[in-house]
Amino acid sequence: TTGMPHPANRIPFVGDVLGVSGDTPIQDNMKLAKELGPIFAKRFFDNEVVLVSGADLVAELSDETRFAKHVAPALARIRGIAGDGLFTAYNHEPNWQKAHDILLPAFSMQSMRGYHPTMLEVANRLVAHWDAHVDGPLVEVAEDMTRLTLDTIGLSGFGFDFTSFERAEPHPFVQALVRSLAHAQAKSRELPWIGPILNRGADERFAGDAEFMAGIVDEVIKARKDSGDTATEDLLGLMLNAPHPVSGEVLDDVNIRNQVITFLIAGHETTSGALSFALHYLVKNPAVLARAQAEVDAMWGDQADPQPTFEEVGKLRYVRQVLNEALRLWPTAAAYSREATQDTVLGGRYPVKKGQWVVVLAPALHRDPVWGDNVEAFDPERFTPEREKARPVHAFKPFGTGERACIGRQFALHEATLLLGMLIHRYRLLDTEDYQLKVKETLTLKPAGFRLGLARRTSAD
Ligand code: MNH
Repeated sequence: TTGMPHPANRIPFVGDVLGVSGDTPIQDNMKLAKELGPIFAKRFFDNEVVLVSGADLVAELSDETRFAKHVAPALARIRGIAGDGLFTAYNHEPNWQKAHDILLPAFSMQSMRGYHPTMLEVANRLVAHWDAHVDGPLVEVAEDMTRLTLDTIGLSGFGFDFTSFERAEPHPFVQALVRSLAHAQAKSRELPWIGPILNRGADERFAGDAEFMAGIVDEVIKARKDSGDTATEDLLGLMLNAPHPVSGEVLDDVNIRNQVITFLIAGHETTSGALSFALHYLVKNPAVLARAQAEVDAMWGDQADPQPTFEEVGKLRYVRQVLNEALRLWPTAAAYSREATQDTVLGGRYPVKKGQWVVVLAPALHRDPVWGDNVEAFDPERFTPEREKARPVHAFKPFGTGERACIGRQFALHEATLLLGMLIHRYRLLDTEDYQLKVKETLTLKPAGFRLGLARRTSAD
């Protein structure tokens, strides 16, 4: 990485620490990308990390003959919770391919159709909760989106009900999760030698949280086993009963636990953030909201309580564009890493040895010049089919890339489009507090402290 741009004011031995807070690594790196360009290096004591955000470079990194997923240190720490589950598995672990092959059918179109009624049931829970706030106290958007996404993955994947809307506080599973993700993030800035001693209490709490979450997962598994149900083909059904299509092997118990916890985590945090950002941008862009409302009105007219069908959700093309545009500006899983599978040269000038890795900084990639000259503007028109075709294919990476890309993408988009459609059809969203976006980072991104007032829409709105 000699000759690679790096932050000014690098301190000998210590590295690039000036102006860095620790709470907002993604946003700090976005600023650096803006100053330093499409590729730069950052050092913290002995650890150097290369961050990439140029569309051309990311296209190279997406070449699966040269690069593969890398489980970077922050993700490796999540292995303390999710072990060799799909998200955190190393490429060389046989359980990755095995579980991938067994679980892929759970994300087919056919399966999505099967989840739809459950997604709708949970959307109705949120609507009931929001109805109680109409002309009343503000709603906490991100918290409620998390209630929705956790209940949705729990019920549709595992037949397990977290009953989040019956709880005043986030479900204890979520509390343990948020704490442990924040810890995994903070550890990246731990001082050498002294850090592990200073952080011993936090490390112990992390272990305790991991154990607590494992306990919940064991409950989820036990509930299914006790029920004697071996027919339901949801995620848990496949994990417990489905043989591998070629080898005929089934998943072992430890791996099942890791997969359940993986899906409970991966299946809700990011979708919750995406929904929250989408609502934020809708509220701040009345013309976009009006167009989105025109789309749902054309479908449901002035029905008081429309219950969208699976097919209808697929037809909400503009609402889907709104979600994509929110994921462009704030891809909620904002960074993923790629390692060279052979010695190679990146961008025609940076040699990368086999095994060396770089981070893709998605929010910076999503602001590359290929997106035009007004990259901060919220404009769902960027996602019309014509404009998508005109853009380099690797310029948009909210779901990662290649064979280790997000398996839950269609699940997330269906769930989120369904809910957004229902919400904008039903409510006037009131920006009572003139909310100014503040992005909170706990490995995933969320708008912090985002509240909305609610009123029912009438045909005049
Ligand atoms: Mn998801 C992998 C983003 C929703 C389950 N997901 C990834 C990766 C990104 C990502 C990025 C790749 C990470 C890497 O390369 O290291 N995921 C998202 C976003 C949303 C999302 C932005 C919502 C919006 N993900 C979901 C949902 C589920 C899910 C919903 C499950 C129901 N994701 C996964 C799993 C993986 C993954 C499992 C790991 C896949 C693999 O490596 O085999």
